[in-house]
Amino acid sequence: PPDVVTFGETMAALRARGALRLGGSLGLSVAGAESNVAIGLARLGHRVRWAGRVGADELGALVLRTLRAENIDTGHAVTDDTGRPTGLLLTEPRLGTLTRVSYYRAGSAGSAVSPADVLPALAPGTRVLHLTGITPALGPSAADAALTAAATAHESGITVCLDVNYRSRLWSADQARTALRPMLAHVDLLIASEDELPLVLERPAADEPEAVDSIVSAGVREVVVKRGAHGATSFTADGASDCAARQVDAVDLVGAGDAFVAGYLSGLLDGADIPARLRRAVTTAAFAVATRGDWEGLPTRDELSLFDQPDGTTIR
Ligand code: KDG
Repeated sequence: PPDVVTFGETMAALRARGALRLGGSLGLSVAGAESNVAIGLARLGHRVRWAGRVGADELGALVLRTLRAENIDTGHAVTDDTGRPTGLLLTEPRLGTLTRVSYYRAGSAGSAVSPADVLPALAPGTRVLHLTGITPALGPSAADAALTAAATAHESGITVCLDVNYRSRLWSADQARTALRPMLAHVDLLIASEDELPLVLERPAADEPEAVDSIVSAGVREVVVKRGAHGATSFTADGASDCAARQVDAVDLVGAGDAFVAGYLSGLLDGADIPARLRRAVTTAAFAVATRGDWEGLPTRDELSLFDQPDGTTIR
């Protein structure tokens, strides 16, 4: 069985070098929060299965081929036979590390993912199901798939990880709260950036500890708060554990959160304690930030130690 099962929409990604409205050449790759995590985990040597729906088109073939090349099991991925296309996103760097994303994913194959598509992927013996809050934003059947998979996995003792991953271009904060809050009863590990915590609270909290308490009382065992360049904190019943970020020259921030999740889950799968999981998470996130692309720069297990080398080292 796989160590980790994940699903969500993976799209073709067209990356511009400057402003989109000026035209010019674009680089073609793939992007999707869950598949970014899957690639990060597979590079670290874990067995990962990605489920989801792609179009019966060349971009769908690109998505599946890319994931297979990264040693991800795509045997449960579904190819849509009703003419829905593979989704697309375009990215344009606008100011330093500020990137603008345009989505072309309404009516896509990925947004039509259903419970019947993903439940067969949850093989007995799977240790972690990883979901993000993007999937329920894609439409009713995708929302149903995320909730049903979380409930089914949780019932069979699989650790359920949810990264809130709020995308304001897909839905409002109130819509997100309505969809995400009922998922918490099935979530073991919640990962969110500081500003995403209010999205899973029934009522506004006075401060972060109060917000975390309310999430824990909804049934979540561990809450990990990402603070970007300021590191991250894990909260459990045993207390809080902080970890500083790695200092790197930031080139491209997109995908950093997914890289963080991959590092964290990798540590968890290895049986590492919380401080060691956080250290691996900030390390994989630093690789993502220091390289271009959502997932291209993610490290293999051997490369994790590159951060211990002095800057300017040539390995030969
Ligand atoms: O976290 C990076 C993702 O945002 C990117 O890969 C695309 O999944 C994506 C999305 O929906 O924004």
